[in-house]
Amino acid sequence: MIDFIGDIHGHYDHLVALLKKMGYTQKNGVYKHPSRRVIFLGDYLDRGPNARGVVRLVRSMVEAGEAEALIGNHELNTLCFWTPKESGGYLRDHSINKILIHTETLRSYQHHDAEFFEMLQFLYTLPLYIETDQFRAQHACFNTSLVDVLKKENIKSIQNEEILKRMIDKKDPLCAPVDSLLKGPEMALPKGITYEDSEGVIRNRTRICWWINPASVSSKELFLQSEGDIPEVFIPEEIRRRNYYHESERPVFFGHYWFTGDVQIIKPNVCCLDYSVASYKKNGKLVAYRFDGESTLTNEHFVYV
Ligand SMILES: [Mn+2]
Repeated sequence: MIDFIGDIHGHYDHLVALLKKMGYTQKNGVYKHPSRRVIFLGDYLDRGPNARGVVRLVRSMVEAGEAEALIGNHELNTLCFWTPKESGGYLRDHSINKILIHTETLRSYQHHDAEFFEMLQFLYTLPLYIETDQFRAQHACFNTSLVDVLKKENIKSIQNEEILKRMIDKKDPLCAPVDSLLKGPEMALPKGITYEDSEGVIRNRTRICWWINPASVSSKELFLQSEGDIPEVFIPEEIRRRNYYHESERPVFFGHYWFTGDVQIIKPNVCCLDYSVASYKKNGKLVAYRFDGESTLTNEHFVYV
């Protein structure tokens, strides 16, 4: 059966400790379990001190068939940061803020330039989502109708530079599904209302909980609490009418959302595994859910370090 593991962000020591705690042992340099395999939920890079170690470990498990590794928004952003635009510059701009986000990753690859650029090629192969009869998994959000757009074009990973460029082109049909899978839905805040995110950026949009029925909740309930302190605001009709992840759907696993506090399932079929390992201020943890095919998830299946 499957152990899902949330955002690692360069915290190699946490990753090794978590795998050992779950009974994985290293054989010929690869972590293995006699009866289980891992699905990593993305965001291997940035923030923590040893992204290179994390990628080497994850990649060795993937190549040995012991794990699958989803792509996260930090991997997509890294590919964009290093891909030149025809009109000059790069797909992701080199503002000081964005350079700083990628600094820790680069530090871990210092003196390993060739390995760094080879790692970028590996990122192109990582799946955008995994769906079976028993579960769904992606970095941020699963929206069935948007994922159908990718299914129609038979797109499972970024694959190459041409598709990468399509995925970030707001006029291209691939853009909305990838944005949803890797970053999740957001809502524009009313004029004049802003907040500061964890990277010190002033924002006028906020992430919303796509597993909550938006029809009658308050904005405080609908917005991700980890986003920042936002006053109660008016929720527009088009948000109220949004589709959400129904209670009757198969269990869904994801990371991305900087949860804090006690590790617990959100709903019996909704499980976030990002507990902010990169943030000591938030007493961060690296978290796994040990899935045995159950349709009702339970808190007893969590393991963390
Ligand atoms: Mn993350």
